[in-house]
Amino acid sequence: MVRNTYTSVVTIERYIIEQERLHPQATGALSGILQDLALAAKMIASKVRLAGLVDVLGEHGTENVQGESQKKLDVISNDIIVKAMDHGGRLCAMASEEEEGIIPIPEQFRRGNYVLLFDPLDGSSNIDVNVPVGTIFSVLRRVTKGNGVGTLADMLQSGYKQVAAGYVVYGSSTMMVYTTGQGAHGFTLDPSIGEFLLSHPDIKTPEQGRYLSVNEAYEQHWEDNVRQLIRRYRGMDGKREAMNVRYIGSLVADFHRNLLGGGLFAYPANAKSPTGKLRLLYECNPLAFICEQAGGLAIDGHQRILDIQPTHLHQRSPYFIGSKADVAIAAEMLASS
Ligand code: AHM
Ligand code: MG
Repeated sequence: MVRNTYTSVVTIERYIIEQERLHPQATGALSGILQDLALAAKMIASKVRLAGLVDVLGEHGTENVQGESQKKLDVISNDIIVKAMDHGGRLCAMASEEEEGIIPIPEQFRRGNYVLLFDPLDGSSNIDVNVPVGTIFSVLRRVTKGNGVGTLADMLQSGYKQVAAGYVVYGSSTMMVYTTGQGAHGFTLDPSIGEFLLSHPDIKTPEQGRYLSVNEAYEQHWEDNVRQLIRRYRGMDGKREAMNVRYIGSLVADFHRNLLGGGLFAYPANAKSPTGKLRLLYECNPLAFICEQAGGLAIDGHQRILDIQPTHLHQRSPYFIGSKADVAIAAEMLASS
């Protein structure tokens, strides 16, 4: 019998379950977390898609913990994730870039063995001008014993301890990319059936890339060695071919393009932001995990991002992430500072 080829379509749910079968000791909790996140992503995608049509644009009138003004969609996306994740019995706590402290699991729900850290809508200042935005997430196994409320100790773990991480990019299509440490896999949302379908299995980033993503407006505030580094990438010191500069200003979109096409995203420290802008736990670690799974690397200029021991929830870090050979140049040229 000749079977209909459509039956070979792989949904994200199927893929997650098939990956889980590779681990006979798995309880299914991590799979459940990923499936709930995929649902949250679909709900956020539907809001983002309507951004120009419904009354969700503009300032929400509050500031988040970093003192930045929050957009309505930030708040909406944050709530969507919290509500999609708080009742599954798999998490003992959450933390969000948009909330100051730990988000507890409400009393009436069971608590599990994992914590979730997320940036609900990164790059949201771009929403008003129809530029891609994204969600980023990181899952850690709790380190505190028992089934009490998750604590800071559960959150402040080095990135190499992540058990899963991923992002969703709300672009010309919506894509979710995740890893559980067995490669990075991408799924594209088919809006006609409301499912994420496997479109990019086992993503590998080129060893050396073509794109350079950095906000050069900060050049005047960079240390000299950072200035020299960026000149190197741009081929201005004659020591390598010039890379193409591409900077959307929306981390997930910039990272996603570079992951597929190869290249380097840099957000160095500068005199105005002495530790850079991006947050270690919500942005740097999860994308670093994905990038390494795809054969790339991420450093803060001196050490591997995934080796940094965090000291506080909203900690920032300088960031150089992308193709291995390109990151190696940053490691070499910044080593002396
Ligand atoms: P956000 O978390 O407040 O949205 O800020 C993070 C965003 C990233 O998406 C992007 O890479 C970066 O800010 C751009 O910053 P800048 O405008 O300083 O270049
Ligand atoms: Mg962010």
